[in-house]
Amino acid sequence: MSDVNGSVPAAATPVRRSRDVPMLVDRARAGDHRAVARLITLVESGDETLPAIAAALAPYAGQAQVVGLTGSPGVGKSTTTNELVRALRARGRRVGVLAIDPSSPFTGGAILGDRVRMQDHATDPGVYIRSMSSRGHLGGLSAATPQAVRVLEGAGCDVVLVETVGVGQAEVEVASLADTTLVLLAPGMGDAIQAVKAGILEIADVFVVNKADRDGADATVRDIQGMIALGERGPGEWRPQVVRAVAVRGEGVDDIAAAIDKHRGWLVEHDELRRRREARAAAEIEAIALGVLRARIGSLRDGTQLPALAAEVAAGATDPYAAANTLLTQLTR
Ligand SMILES: Nc1nc2c(ncn2[C@@H]2O[C@H](COP(=O)(O)OP(=O)(O)OP(=O)(O)O)[C@@H](O)[C@H]2O)c(=O)[nH]1
Ligand SMILES: [Mg+2]
Repeated sequence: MSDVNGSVPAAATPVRRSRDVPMLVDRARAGDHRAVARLITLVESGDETLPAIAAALAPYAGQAQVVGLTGSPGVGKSTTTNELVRALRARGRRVGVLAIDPSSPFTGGAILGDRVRMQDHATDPGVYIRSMSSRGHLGGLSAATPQAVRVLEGAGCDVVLVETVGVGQAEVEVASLADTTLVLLAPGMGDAIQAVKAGILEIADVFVVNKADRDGADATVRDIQGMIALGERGPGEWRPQVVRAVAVRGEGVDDIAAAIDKHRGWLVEHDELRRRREARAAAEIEAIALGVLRARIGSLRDGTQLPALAAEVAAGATDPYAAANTLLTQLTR
């Protein structure tokens, strides 16, 4: 549009390139999908605005119910997520989905698959879907995932679903992030046995035996129930639920939603929600502080302090413990 002089007014930086945190947060609060996407991109890339974003989002912490879904590749996590979104939307809940991809967000075939499977909700303003890379983070889950959850909370999501492929460490991480963790199994994949080996029994709040249209579903349900029965639980402790599903047909999804609600009720009743969230915050603070220390140690190595101390230790002028103490004092100054 041009003004009376025929000149075009200077356009504001488009949202997709903006670093204006208050504006982005305001727009995200108002339901602007582009602002939400931009904020997640900023937190994912570890942008310098990250602390300002975290500060702006702090008041909205804890407003969403965070549900983790994990399980072996191809077990049906995305299909189940898609159906859960549908069920939650039918109840009028606003939903955010974070699909954590172990490979690149741009080349990962799984992400293309997820996009197709979650296309059903692409035009629904009450649904945010985002894939994130876990590349570069040792544990498997993206280090930025907790911050991305905060963005979605800030955007008014009532529920945030976090899908992560169960490869080793990732399950344990998703459990530390989520209020409720769903572990998906499928018949005939040897999953039930592997679950026990990998310590999955401890992290699952709800087991979903998906692909129950296939042979062996009964045996898988029995295996899991048997293992749950063996576990020691004190009075009032949560007993993991086992739900059957055929996610491709949407079967069992209401049962999954009911199991999530039941677990939520238990969390609140036993003050476990507060405990889990404080543990999550502790892990977040620790990770950030360690990251800062690591960066400072890196810069010390490039600087003069570490080489100087190393020379002293090598020459026997001081010992490595005293030198490490000196280094730490310098780091925290
Ligand atoms: N027979 C049957 N197939 C299913 C069911 N649920 C999902 N599938 C199929 O299983 C395949 C994998 O499903 P996804 O939902 O992509 O599985 P995923 O766990 O998200 O896979 P990754 O993200 O690649 O680890 C797809 O071809 C689905 O159509 C089910 O209940 N029964
Ligand atoms: Mg998937």
